[in-house]
Amino acid sequence: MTAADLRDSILRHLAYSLGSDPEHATLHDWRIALSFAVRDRLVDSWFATSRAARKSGAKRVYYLSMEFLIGRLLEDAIVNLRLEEQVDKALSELGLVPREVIENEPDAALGNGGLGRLAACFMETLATIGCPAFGYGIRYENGLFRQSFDEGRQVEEAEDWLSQFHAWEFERRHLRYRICFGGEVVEEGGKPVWHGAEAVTAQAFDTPMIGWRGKWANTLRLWAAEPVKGFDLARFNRGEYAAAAEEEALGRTISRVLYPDDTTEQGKELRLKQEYFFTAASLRDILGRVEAEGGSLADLPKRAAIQLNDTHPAIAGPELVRLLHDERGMPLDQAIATARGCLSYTNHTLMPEALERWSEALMSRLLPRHMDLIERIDAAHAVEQPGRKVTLVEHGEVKMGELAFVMAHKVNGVSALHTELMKQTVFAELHRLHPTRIVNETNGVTPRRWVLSSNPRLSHLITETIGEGWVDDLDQLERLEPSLTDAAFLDAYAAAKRANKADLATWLAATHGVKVDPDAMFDVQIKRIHEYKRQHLNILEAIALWSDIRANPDGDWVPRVKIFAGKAAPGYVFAKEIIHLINDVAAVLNADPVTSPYLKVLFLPNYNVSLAERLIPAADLSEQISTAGKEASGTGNMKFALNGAPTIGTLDGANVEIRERVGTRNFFLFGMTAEEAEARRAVPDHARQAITADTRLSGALREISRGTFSGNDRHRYRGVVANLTGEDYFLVCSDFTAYWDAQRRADAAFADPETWRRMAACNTARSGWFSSDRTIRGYMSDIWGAKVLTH
Ligand code: NBG
Repeated sequence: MTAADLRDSILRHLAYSLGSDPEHATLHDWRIALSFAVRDRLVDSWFATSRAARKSGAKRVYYLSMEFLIGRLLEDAIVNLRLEEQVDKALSELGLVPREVIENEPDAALGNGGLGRLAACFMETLATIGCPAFGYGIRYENGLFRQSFDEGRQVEEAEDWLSQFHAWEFERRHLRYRICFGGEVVEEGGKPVWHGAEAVTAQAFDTPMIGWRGKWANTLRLWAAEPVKGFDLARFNRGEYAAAAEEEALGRTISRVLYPDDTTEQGKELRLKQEYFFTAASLRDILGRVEAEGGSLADLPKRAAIQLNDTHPAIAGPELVRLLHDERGMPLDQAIATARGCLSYTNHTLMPEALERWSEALMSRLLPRHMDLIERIDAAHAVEQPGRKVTLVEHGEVKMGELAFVMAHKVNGVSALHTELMKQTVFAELHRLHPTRIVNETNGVTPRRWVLSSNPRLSHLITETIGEGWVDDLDQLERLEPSLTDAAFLDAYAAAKRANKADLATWLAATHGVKVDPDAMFDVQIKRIHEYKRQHLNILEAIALWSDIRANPDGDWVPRVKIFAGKAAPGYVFAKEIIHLINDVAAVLNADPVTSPYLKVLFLPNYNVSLAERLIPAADLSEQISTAGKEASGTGNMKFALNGAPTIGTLDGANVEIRERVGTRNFFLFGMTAEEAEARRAVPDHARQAITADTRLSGALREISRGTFSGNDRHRYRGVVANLTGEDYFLVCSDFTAYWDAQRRADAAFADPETWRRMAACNTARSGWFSSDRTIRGYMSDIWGAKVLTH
């Protein structure tokens, strides 16, 4: 496709699809017209992929996930279809600025953080390697809330991406399922039959997910909830306008919002309804496909691999048993075995509050037949495993992690350490009963989005040096190894990073009115705000450093810009206080004429995928400082390493594997191990001891308590200080000294440009293993038994 063809296609769509006159078209119109023109180029691959899958009878992968944090789709499609040059040329000829058009697209923020972004990387990889797959999720009307600050405090506003036309989806009016809730189970003809009391319609919307070079494309099928019975005309005619629309509104509520929390359970009936809604619709869709293709349900495990992304779709176990047993007459034991043959489950956290539990009362009321079946599954499991201790229902609660485990043939963790800890802690007993069920699949990220598209300068340099093969075979980055001692390569590598930093500095000045020096170290911590991720450790270090600089302004300080971004769950008070504190500290530090040339702190609002794409290529130092044992894997850590930002981090999650690969000298390690952290917690007064032993730490805490950052208000951070000086469960104080020392080692390394560029380049050259292509190949062979398509 030439630029001229593309330009014609854009103009055609502008006029004939959008009815917009080029003389008056808005940026939005041009963006949609471009999206249509690009979309036209991928539909044929999309059809070819499903035809090839159907023809070969290939086993399909079904990825069930409450979240798909896909971000912008236009640029992804342009890059994967290799249309960058044509798009640039066509848009420029039309008098448009290409970046402005691309950045006009709102992020599809259908996820909270790592879990949802992982699902998005997986969809891209599945299409790239040609594994036939569907992603199934919810088409939330409102994605993750928009974040702004009011005097430093987080303010949440509804996100409304769908208020703009969404150019990438196709509504499938013929694909609708009726999903029921409540009601009762009655015996009919000797069989239990569930009669739901309430119903909604699940309406399918399909988005093609295109892989590298546009060869294959899979489907992301998202369900929107619609009322079964529309608008009540009789009531309307009686003048009861609001009541007439009531049922309609109720029906839509289910897909209205994404729950803004990834680590705490929402004790909400609506949440359970959302989970059942999309799981039930997806399973019906899967069985329908198998039946339409003439497959036998007894062979279901040969046709369908169904991956449960966390416990959110764990109701799939009983639902699949219900569909097979109640609705299709398969004997119960066979139905359980068949379901287990299809299902597998990924655990993403060991945080106890995030392991879902639903009250038995709620489950019985909303899903009465499922509650029966959970008990039957539990009993069958007890028979299989005499003498076992595990039960699926405990203290009146259904344990969704255990249910997912028992109904899965494989259960995986997302990093080596996390998988080990799963075996030792949350699933210790189940692991003893099923010693081969737990496997590890360390997370990965797609290099197309996270290097090729977001870091074009680095990508050009890599391609110039080793050719283009790395894009879908990231292990080839190893071939950069000989260049790591080549001064010309290292100069070019450093120049690319410097240019990315200059771009970021320009953008920060233009959009946030802040001036930063592109030669300072860009020290970046971007992720959800959570105590275990310890953004407060980072800000304490900033305060301590500020005090040191003030005490010795003529010292040899290495200029730093600390950049934070991330959202706190609206109900997570402590996390919101951390945000407030960072903003308060930033205001004081940035206004200090003595220290600010050396130390600035920025908290950028509304962290999302697009902001990550901007920040990561410009980062020097990657902050991965969670309390050991708490971060299941992390995926941001991989993106930073690939883009040449060495990590300052603990031995947690995938940090462990990153360090093994990039080399211990190219990683700033600090802090306790998971084991040591456990032991430390048992030391009475551990926080106090740590504070007494470190005058910088005690000094920083004193400044906070004194009101230095809160306009002399001594109360504002009383809660934070009390937590840190008291229980300090996440061991911020006990790890502080080690963190401070590691930061100074980072300073020393950064002060020597030769050292730093070699460390950075080593991180790029040795992180190829963290491609999601490698991860997905692992799932295919260890869990799914799926194969790639061939033309
Ligand atoms: C998150 C973990 C991360 C991990 C991602 C993806 C949840 C529940 N878990 O460490 O906190 O990288 O999952 O696996 O969001």
